[in-house]
Amino acid sequence: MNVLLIYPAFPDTFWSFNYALKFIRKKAAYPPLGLLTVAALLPKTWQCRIVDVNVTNLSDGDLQWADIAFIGGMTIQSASARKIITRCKDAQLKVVAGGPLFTADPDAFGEVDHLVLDEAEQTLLPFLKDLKRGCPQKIYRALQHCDLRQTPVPAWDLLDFKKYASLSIQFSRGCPFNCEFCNVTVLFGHKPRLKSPDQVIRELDCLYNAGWRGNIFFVDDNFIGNKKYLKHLLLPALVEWRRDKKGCVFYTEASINLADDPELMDMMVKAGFDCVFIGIESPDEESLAECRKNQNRNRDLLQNVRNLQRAGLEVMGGFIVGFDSDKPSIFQHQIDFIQKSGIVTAMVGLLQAPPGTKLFDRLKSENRLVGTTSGDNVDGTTNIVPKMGLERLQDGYRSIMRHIYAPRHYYRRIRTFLKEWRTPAVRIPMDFQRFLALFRVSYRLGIREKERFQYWHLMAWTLTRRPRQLSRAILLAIYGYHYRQICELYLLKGSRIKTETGDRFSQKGTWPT
Ligand code: B12
Ligand code: SF4
Repeated sequence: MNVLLIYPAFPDTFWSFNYALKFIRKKAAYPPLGLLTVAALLPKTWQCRIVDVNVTNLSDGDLQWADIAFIGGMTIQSASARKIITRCKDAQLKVVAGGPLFTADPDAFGEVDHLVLDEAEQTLLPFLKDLKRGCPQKIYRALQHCDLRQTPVPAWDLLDFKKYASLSIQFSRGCPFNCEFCNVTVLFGHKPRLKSPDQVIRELDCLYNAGWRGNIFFVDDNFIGNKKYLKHLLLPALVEWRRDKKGCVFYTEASINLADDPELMDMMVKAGFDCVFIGIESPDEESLAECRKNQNRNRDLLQNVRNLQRAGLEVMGGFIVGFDSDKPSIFQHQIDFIQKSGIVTAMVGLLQAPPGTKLFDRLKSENRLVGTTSGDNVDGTTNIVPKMGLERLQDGYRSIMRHIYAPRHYYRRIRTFLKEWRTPAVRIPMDFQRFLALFRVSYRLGIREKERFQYWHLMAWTLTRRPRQLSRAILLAIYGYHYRQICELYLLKGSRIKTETGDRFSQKGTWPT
């Protein structure tokens, strides 16, 4: 059996990093980990070929070669997924689809032959059995979550690593918290499910032995969901693993209570982590209480971020506006917090209510839902009717994005961060491509773009005050360029925005000087 595994394209979004990737000559930020895991679950005698449309074209030859097509992805990829399904059907191929896009809304994909939903560890085997018997069903669903200790090492040999900026490993799924707007506990469970340290080491070895020395993203919902296991088993194993290794810097997602545990922060840094994404959501206590983000309440969030930075962990932050308790002053509060914290990558979004969340149920009962979520939480749209009024909320939202991503404020934030950040010992070795990237960035940001003054000021400041952090300063300048392009696309040039009465176009605007 020849299986063609196809990963649909991501549009240009905050998280696509496509404007940044050009500097380092990479095609995509992240690999299709879900499809690689599915490939590893297929019978060993089957031939697999992966086509990630983000890095290569899907050719007619690929479609002719295949006996069956497997498609996976998330909601943000739905436009591309639909085109791919049509091409597969035109080529007379049976289509099997799974992953978050199809699991979230299977009814929207009637044209797919087999919807193998939820976790493939649970649903793929019954499908394969039925296929062998010649009676495959339309839909396969799981009644319970899988045991991650049964998950195989993803089929990394199918992928051309060179095209990706980062590779990924998943250690756990699920989160012990209960934030009202989040569907993680519904999808993946409340009690984190974990892989064994041996499994994680096997996955790391697989990447390292294939020559990978770059970034590795631990794609967990909350990496510190089980601190005891981390401290006693996984982190010691990672520290040991890296003893004779070069490069492979890790980053992940975690909750703010990481900042309460100096031992855990220290172990993570020793294990090779240098960055963590944290859902801060709001500096406003009332809004945190409203969304039941209890782990963020009654604490000095600014000081927590500083402690993480001082331990050696850059903090990327998620922020939300549009809570019922948000006052008109929230926009300035968010700006002040983000600027003071030195959180350079600040993902700010409007509150959205994905199906399955407690927020969705509450707003449905209040008759305050409009349509579905767009799949991109940084595009200035929402499916809820906000208490403060949509127009006011969107204007405030744009004012935040315009402020924090304006070159002057963005570059100041990089300096605030670099002043606090303890440069970690684990680093990615310099190679020729990274060296060339320095010239590309300096030409683009230092000569052609309007931010040239801020760029050279940052370079001079870093070289004199924090020379060991130069590569991070350049990386963050590149990210800033990407974020500004995305903001212009969605927020400044005028784009489609959903409202209670239909879609409307956002106002045009410019960057403040
Ligand atoms: C890491 C991550 C990211 C990363 C990297 C994403 C990437 N391109 O790889 C970043 C930070 C960029 C990101 C961004 C976003 N993400 Co995200 N992300 C994740 C996370 C935590 C892990 C993804 C992962 O690699 N999992 C590991 C693999 C093995 O799991 P998997 O892909 O789900 O595959 C399994 C099954 O789905 C299934 N399967 C998958 N494909 C296929 C195909 C077939 C044929 C079959 C049979 C089965 C199958 O089997 C696999 C094994 O169990 C998930 C949550 C989670 N725990 O999975 C959210 C998740 C995928 N993200 C989500 C969302 C909403 C987003 C964002 C919109 C914003 C946000 N809130 O974070 C953006 C959008 C991206 C963009 N470009 O704009 C949602 C997607 C929901 C949906 N319906 O699409 C998820 C599920 C989280 C959630 N709370 O719901 N994300
Ligand atoms: S801490 Fe993060 S992953 Fe956990 S429930 Fe809250 S938002 Fe979801």
